[in-house]
Amino acid sequence: MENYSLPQGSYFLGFDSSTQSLKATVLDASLNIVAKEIVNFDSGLPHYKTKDGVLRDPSVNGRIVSPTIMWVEALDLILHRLQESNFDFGKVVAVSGSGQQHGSVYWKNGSSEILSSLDPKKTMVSQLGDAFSVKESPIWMDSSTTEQCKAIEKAVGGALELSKLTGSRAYERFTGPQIRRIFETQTEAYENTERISLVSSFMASLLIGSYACIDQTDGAGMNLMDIKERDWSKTVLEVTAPGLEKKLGKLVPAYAVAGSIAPYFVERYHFDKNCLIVQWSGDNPNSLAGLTLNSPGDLAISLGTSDTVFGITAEHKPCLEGHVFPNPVDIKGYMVMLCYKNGSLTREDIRNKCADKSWDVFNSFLQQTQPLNVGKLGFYYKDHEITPPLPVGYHRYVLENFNENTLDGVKEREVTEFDAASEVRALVEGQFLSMRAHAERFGMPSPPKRIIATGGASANNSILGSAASIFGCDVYKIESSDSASMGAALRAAHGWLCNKKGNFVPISCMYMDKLQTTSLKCTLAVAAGDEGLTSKYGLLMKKRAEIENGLVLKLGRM
Ligand code: ADP
Ligand code: XUL
Repeated sequence: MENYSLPQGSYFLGFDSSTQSLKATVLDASLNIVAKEIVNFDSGLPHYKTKDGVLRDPSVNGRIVSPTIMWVEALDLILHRLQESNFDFGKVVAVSGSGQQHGSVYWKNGSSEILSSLDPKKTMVSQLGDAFSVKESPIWMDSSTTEQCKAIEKAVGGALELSKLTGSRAYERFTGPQIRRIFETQTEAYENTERISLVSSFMASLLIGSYACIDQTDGAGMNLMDIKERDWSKTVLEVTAPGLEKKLGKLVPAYAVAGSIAPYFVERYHFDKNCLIVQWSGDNPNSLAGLTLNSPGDLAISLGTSDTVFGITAEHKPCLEGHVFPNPVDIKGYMVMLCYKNGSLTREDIRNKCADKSWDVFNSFLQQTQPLNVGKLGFYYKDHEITPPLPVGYHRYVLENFNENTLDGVKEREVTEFDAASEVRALVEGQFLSMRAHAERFGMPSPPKRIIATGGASANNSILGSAASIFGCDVYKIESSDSASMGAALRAAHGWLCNKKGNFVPISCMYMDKLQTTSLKCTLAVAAGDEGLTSKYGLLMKKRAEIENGLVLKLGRM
C-alpha cells in the first residue's frame, strides 16, 4: 500500500489573513495542533486606526478598505510573536494560508525588485511602504461598485450569462468590478500597477519573495475566471479593464506549490530553506478543507465577520444567487456558497444595544424567549447586505393572529421596535431562516445530513441551538473555531504531499480512518431536536422569504 504519511517531527504552518486579524495554526505530522498565534488588527496595530480591521470612507457610499501595508506589518508581528514563544521555524516543511476573499492589492511598477531583495535585518513593513500603487485595498465589505457590476453584466449579455461564465453574477465585492472601479477612478494608479494580487496571493508573494499566482478557487471570486476552464475568461477580462491579463499573472490549482520560502525568512526566522509555500486560497475554501467537508449532504456554516453557508457539489448550475468555486482540495467538483455581510458585527450591534454588551445576557434572552418568537420577524442590515442585496436598515414585523401551525394568508404588520429579548431572538432566527431559505433555493441539501459550524460565533452554543432547530439537523464543531487557518495548515500538508508524489492525491489520504484522532475531529455541539418545530420553522421561513422579496422589490438592486 502506498505511503501517504507525513515526515515525523515536521510541522505545517497555516495562516488566515482575515478581516479582523491574522491568525496562525501549526499542525504536526499527526495533524494535531501544536501552536496558535493571533494578531488582532485594531488592538495589535492601533496606528492604522481601523475599526474591526477596516476603514469606512465617509465620503464615498459603501467604500470599505484596509491599509495594504497593515497586512504586511501583521505578518512581521505574528512571526515575531511566534519567535518570542520559541517556536522552531526550522521544523516547518510547508506553509499555506487563507485570505479574506475578493480583496485586492496593487503592486506599483518596479516593486517585484523590492520584494525579491528584502533585507533580513529589517522588518518588511519598513521596506514595502512604497510598493503599492493603491495604498488602501478594497475588501469584501465594499459595496461601492454597483455601476461597474451593471456595466460588466450588460457587456456580457446579462447577469445569468456572467454567472454561467464565471460562477457568479456580478457582485459589488468581487475583484473584477473592484478593478474596473480603480481603473475608472484612479486611472494613473491603475496604469502604474505591474501586478494585481488577491489577499491570498499577496501574502504568498511576501513569503516567496516574488509574485505568486492566484489559485483557481479564490480566483473564482473575481468575476473574471471561466469556471469550467479554470482559466481567465477573455470575454470578461476585455469588458473589465484594459491590459488586465498581464497584471493578473496565471491561475494555478490550490494544491500547487507557489515556491520555496524566500531567503529573508530563512535568515531572519531560521526557516529551513527547502520549506515549501503552497498556494494560498480564500478563507471560505480553506474552511471547507479544515472542516474536512467531503460529502454532498454536509453543510458548513461559518459565523465569522461574514456569515457564510457552503457545501460541495459535483455540478455547476448557473444561478442568480450564491457563488460557485472550484473545490479547493479536489481536481473536480465545486464548492457552492452563500455569503452574508451582516454576520458577527450585526450580532455585536444588537448585543451592544439590547444585551448590555454581553454574550451571556444575549444568550439568556435566547433562553427566555420561545422558538418562533410568537411571530416576530426581523431583518437587520447594519451594513449593505449581499444575500439578498439590500441597503442598510432594520425592519421589524409582527404576524397578525399568529398560529404556528398554519400561516396561510397571514398578514404582517410593520413595527418600529421589539422588547430587548425578542429583538435578540428575531435577529438570530432571522439569520438562520434566511440561510435555510436561500440554501434551499440554491439547491443545497435540505435537510442537511449535518451542519458543521465554525468561525468566532460558533463558540456560542445558544446560537448554534437555533441553527439546529431551524435546519432540523445535528450541529458539529471541530476543536478550533479557526477552521480557515487550520484548513490552510492542512492544505500545506496536502500540497507538500502532492509535490512529493509528483501528482495530485486526494486529501483524505492524509488521515484515512484516523480523522477522529486528529485536531480535525468533529464533535457534536447541539442535537437536532424536535422535528415538529423544524416544520413550523419551515412555514415561518416561507413567510419571511415573502416579506424579504417585498423588501428587495422596494429597496434592492435587481
Ligand atoms: P474573521 O472573519 O475576522 O476571521 P472570526 O471568525 O475570528 O472573524 O470571528 C470574530 C467574531 O466572533 C467577532 O466579531 C465576535 O462577534 C464573534 N464572537 C466571538 N465570540 C462569540 C460568542 N461567544 N458569541 C457570539 N459571537 C462571538
Ligand atoms: C465570501 C466573502 C467573505 C470573506 C470574508 O464571498 O465575501 O466571506 O471571504 O473574509
